[in-house]
Amino acid sequence: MTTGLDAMAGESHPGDQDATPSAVEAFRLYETMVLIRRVEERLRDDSAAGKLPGAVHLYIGEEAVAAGVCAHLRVTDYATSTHRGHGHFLAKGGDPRAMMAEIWGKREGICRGMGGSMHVADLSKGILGANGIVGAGLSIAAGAAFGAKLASAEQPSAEQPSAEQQGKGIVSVCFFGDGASNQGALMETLNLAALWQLPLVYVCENNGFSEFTPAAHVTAGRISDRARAFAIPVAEVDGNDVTAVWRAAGEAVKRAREGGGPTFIEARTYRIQGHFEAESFVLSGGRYREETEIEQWRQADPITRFRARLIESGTATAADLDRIDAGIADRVNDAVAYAEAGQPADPALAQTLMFAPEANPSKGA
Ligand SMILES: Cc1ncc(C[n+]2csc(CCOP(=O)(O)OP(=O)(O)O)c2C)c(N)n1
Repeated sequence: MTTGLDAMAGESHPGDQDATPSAVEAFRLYETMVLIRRVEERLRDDSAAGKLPGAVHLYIGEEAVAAGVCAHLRVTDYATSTHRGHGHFLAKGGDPRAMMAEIWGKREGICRGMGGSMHVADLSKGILGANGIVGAGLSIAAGAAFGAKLASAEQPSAEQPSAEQQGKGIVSVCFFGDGASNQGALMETLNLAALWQLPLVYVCENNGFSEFTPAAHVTAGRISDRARAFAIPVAEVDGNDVTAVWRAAGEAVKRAREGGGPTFIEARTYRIQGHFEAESFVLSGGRYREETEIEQWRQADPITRFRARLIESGTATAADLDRIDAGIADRVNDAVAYAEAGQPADPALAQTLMFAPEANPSKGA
């Protein structure tokens, strides 16, 4: 597992390698990771109990990536996600109640129950959506970054909002997996991001598997080399070390905000749960990884590690962190109760939300 910054050849980024989160930031990182974990443990249990209408792909074990990156984002920044998107939604400031109701298929959901787990989105918070199409977020994030760049280039006038208001300094982040790194869209967007110096941060969550296939069977070369080929600065980090992710993301987001162009972060991590809940039914007894490997990664749990570090460094006491845990337990219970009490999604909405209203021929449209 590689840690630390690995900038493009010959270039160094002094000053940021030693950055450390303040106590307030550290508490927030911990809180975000625990929120994602507890929400997903409930989803795991409710999926097993047959309470959820669709499949869920859980992010348990990978929380440090979403938390460490999104800690640097503003509500006006953009993030695109994947089929494993609950962590990105929550870390970017999405409402747990609205997300839970969405996954339960309820009208109160963030997409009125029409999208489910793989489409949680909240445009008002720059959350451009989870996505069931592997690699689709790459082009969406690049488009958002291009839009932000164009807006920031416009000249402010007395009548128009200033460039600052229109998008100057807005950053777009794309979360994607190691499997998605083999999609053509990555190469196309890397080219444009480098050429146009887009304010884009690529975050490859390399968890070692694409569904049930180890990365070594389907992924040639080193993923970060794809970005190096376009002279895009690269950071390879231990994705289970939230401080390392936070540090690399801080540098990348700063570069993008200041007009310095894209950065590629490869975060090495591991998913503790299956590709999706109930995968054992699909595998019908087959195995694609050993229990010992899962156990090894459990020992590198990002939340346990960060909790220990906060206590050892004197940043927090166990009682401080227990209080955060208790607050989150209440929020998760509240979100589940809200989802459970919600109304089932309205099937008629599938017609009205899916298609643009028909032009009225009598009005000659
Ligand atoms: C375009 C496309 N091809 C294939 C699939 C089937 N599929 C769903 S998830 C997945 C694996 C994705 O692996 P990765 O990008 O590493 O993400 P992870 O599941 O490991 O988080 C595949 C191949 C899909 N959904 N979309």
